[in-house]
Amino acid sequence: MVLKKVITLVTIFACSTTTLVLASPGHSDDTSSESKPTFRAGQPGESQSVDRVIQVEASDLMRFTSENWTVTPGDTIQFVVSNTGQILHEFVIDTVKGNASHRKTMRETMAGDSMMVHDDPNSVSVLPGESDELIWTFSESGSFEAACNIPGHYQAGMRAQVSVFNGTVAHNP
Ligand SMILES: [Cu+2]
Repeated sequence: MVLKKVITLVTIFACSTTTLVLASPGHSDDTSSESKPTFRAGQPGESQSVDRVIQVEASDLMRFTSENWTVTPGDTIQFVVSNTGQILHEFVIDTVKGNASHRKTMRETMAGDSMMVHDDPNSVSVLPGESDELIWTFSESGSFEAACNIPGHYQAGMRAQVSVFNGTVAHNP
């Protein structure tokens, strides 16, 4: 009698396992595919397709030098960001609105007494005395912004406009 009971249980288990296996292929509602981040200012670029290198100095004067850049849609820019100051700076490419949202997140995180730096593909955080690079492809026309969103820095002027547009404009460096 005991033996028969065991066999019955095994059979039930086997059946339910089969059901689960058969059911799983139809259930593709498990995340993936669309979770890739998208950016309004373009997308991360590849080093082999860099069209232009822009040297950027981030200093404790709360400035990026130089201040504004003009880019043609489709161009891949290698920003080489050198921090010549004594404190941490970051360089984030986004829309004005996007950067405002980064700052909000940063303020909230820092209120919790933990130092937070961005680790997104559209940003680099550069330690004092060091330099880092950000390769970015600007895919669409528009007005974008490079910003340091560390509290107080943007407000003090640590931002630069990136104008992306088609057409030739007399441009004196
Ligand atoms: Cu800064």
